[in-house]
Amino acid sequence: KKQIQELQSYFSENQELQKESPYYGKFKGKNVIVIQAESLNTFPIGLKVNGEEVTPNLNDLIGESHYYPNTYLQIGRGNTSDAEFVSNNSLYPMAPKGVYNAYPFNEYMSLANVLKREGYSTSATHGNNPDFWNRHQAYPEQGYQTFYHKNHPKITADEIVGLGISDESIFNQMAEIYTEDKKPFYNFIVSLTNHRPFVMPKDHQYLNLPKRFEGTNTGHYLQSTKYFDETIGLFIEDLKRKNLWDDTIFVVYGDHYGPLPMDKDEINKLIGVDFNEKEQFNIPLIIHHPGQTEGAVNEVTASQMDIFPTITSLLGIDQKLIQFGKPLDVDHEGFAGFAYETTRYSFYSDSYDYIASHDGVFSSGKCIDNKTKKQTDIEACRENYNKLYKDIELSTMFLENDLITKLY
Ligand code: GP9
Repeated sequence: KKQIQELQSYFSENQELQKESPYYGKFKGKNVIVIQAESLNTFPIGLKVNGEEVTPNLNDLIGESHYYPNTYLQIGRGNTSDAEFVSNNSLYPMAPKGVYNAYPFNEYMSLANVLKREGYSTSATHGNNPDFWNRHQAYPEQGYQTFYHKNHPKITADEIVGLGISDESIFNQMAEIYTEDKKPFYNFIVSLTNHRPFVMPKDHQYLNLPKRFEGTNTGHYLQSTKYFDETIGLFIEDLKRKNLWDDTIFVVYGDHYGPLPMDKDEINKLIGVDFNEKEQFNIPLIIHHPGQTEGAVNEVTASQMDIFPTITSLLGIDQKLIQFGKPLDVDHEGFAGFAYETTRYSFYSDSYDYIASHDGVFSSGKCIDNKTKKQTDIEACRENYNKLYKDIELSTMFLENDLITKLY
């Protein structure tokens, strides 16, 4: 009983923090559209090749949104599906085969479930088969009332590019569906076209790349990222035309890295970016508030599990929740902790980064002072390490015993 009380106060403390945000409850009852952008890293954002912007539309969106450039992925074995899970549940993805495969039928306190209780209509969209990553089984407990996939009667597979229906077509179709949706709505879109191997059909290559990019993975990736950017631009225009833009919190973030570590040298040679591990894990997070016209860059260290608490803070949700992440618009020590086997217990934070060693012993890891960028006394990392260790244990216990909705 004491343990339960301790846990309850641990999570309610975290939630009380949301009320300290200057935006707490400011967008109560607004629609929410979240785009989880396939393979979108941070490095193409703002990048110019031969004077041409790779992501002009995302750059424009950032210019009038809250932008968190120091956000990091937190995927586990479930890759894209774990990114979805972490951002919508603010839990660590502790499952050997990915959470959607291992625990699809648990009860979750996800963003969609929370919003359903607030009277929202909820849906998820993915332009491939419903059983990919076991979404058809996982989505009902994630709280999505409707799952728009390739075979859904309201969806037309009119343009297939790469892994499924093209992003342009999916965005188009969803904008039309929103006009009929019961308001307010929450729609979660998993984009798909910017997927490995990133080779776009000729007529979808919009970037004028110099000859030296021809046939390279980097060239393909930039071309494919440019395509995603183009479709986001069209989507936003469409939402404005349909008078939805000013009534909607619009979120875009990357699910996981695009290029692989083996592309590191080529990326460096072609665009001068050092694609080290921190750069690989770096994904953009953009949150546009309804009516916002001026951009604000927040440098705090953030992770995918901060997305859910940041959104519930904007919406002023006062339900009892379990969230391991933090609301990003509140002053706090920014933190991104990792649970994937090869990086488990490593973390990045505003002050220190900790790189765990493979033997799992705390003192064999490396603690880096972010002010000097140099290795420092391991003890400086102990407090954050202990917290991460405890949070990962808790997340695992909640998942394995289906306890997430049972704490309160
Ligand atoms: C497949 C798509 C991509 O459903 O979401 O998944 P990934 O291969 O990136 O994990």
